[in-house]
Amino acid sequence: MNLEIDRDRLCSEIEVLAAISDGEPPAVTRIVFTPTDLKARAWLRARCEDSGLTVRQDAIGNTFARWNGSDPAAPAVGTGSHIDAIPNAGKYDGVVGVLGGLEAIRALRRGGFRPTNSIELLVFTSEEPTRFGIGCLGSRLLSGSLSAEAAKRLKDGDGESIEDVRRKAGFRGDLDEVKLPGGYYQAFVELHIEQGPILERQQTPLGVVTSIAAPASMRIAIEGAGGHAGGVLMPDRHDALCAAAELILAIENAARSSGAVDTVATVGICEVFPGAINSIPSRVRLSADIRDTNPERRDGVIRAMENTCNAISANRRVAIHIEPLNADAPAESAPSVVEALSNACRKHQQAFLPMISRAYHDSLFMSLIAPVAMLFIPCRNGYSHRPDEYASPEDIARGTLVLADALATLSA
Ligand code: HGY
Ligand code: MN
Ligand code: MN
Repeated sequence: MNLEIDRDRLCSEIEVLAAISDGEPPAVTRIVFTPTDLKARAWLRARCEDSGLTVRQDAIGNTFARWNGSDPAAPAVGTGSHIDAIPNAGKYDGVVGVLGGLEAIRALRRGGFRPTNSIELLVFTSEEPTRFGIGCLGSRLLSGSLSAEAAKRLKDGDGESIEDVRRKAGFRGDLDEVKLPGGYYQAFVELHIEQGPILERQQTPLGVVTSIAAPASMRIAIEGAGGHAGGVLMPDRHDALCAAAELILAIENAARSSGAVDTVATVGICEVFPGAINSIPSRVRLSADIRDTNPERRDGVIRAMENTCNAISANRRVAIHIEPLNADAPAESAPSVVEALSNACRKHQQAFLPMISRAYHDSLFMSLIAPVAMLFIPCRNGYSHRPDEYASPEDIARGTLVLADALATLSA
């Protein structure tokens, strides 16, 4: 089979999709269920249908573009990723796996390949936690990791429920129907930028992901006492922002002193109320994101954080409330899918590095219902979740070619 990737078309599609954004170029912002997200979804759906795929969407908006195989009863082979983007992001995170997956399918069709198992391109809803606070919403529901009841309790920053938001966006049906039956997929493969510097540093063109680190996140509300910046003397203060500052540094220190470089912790959101130069902060809302390849070590950092909250609360006489959002297990890739990707790299004489994914992905939850593995391509300086995120046309085309080959192996 002659497999050729149409690199120019693929890269121009990435540019077109990047322009469907609420961000100032080169930044990309595409929050789930916003008009921009719906415009991007419509554009993508048309591309899939133009490529001869049958498209369906489930009640949460997960999109399935299917190439029927010769044995329609056989479990499908899935590939794909996400197109939602956090504020001020880049144009490749998730998109390479979706448009690369589409091009891989087109290349197989052009090359005369005919799958036995149907091949499905998936576009997962809300991989990013931006709007509803929890990442991988679509794949969590698909895999049953998140129940429909729990999902219905989720609200966005404006207090809008997911039920209202999704229905306004045109997604009907009941969230109970999203969960896929066991055995629906024979395998799932996700192409993604590395979102780290290892491949570039080691000058290796491809990474085959053997495991995905365990993510956890929580919201932390700190309630102190406000007051006049001039009139309240220091001994009388219960400054919520000073308490937050102490906690943020303690979280950082707990990760740095875990004994392993694999432990990471980030406080990415810090909202201060009332936010006036001459008013003592009475309330602060933080978000914390704590990850590790070892869930026990990660949970040790969470416990250290909880203990610090108790100490700060007592010392500063502020109230601190922790709202857990998620604490997920790590995922191991399936040897069969790792082998299919590794053999595809070898077949195309491409060096590859078995490696850990420190970012989470929809594959983390797809691993609950199917054998999975991921294929990484380098991104410049390891940058991601920022406007200067960049993957070269050569790396994107190379990853797409190897993905196509692996899909052929898995669906033959
Ligand atoms: O945060 C993550 O790991 C993913 O990029 N959403
Ligand atoms: Mn991301
Ligand atoms: Mn991603």
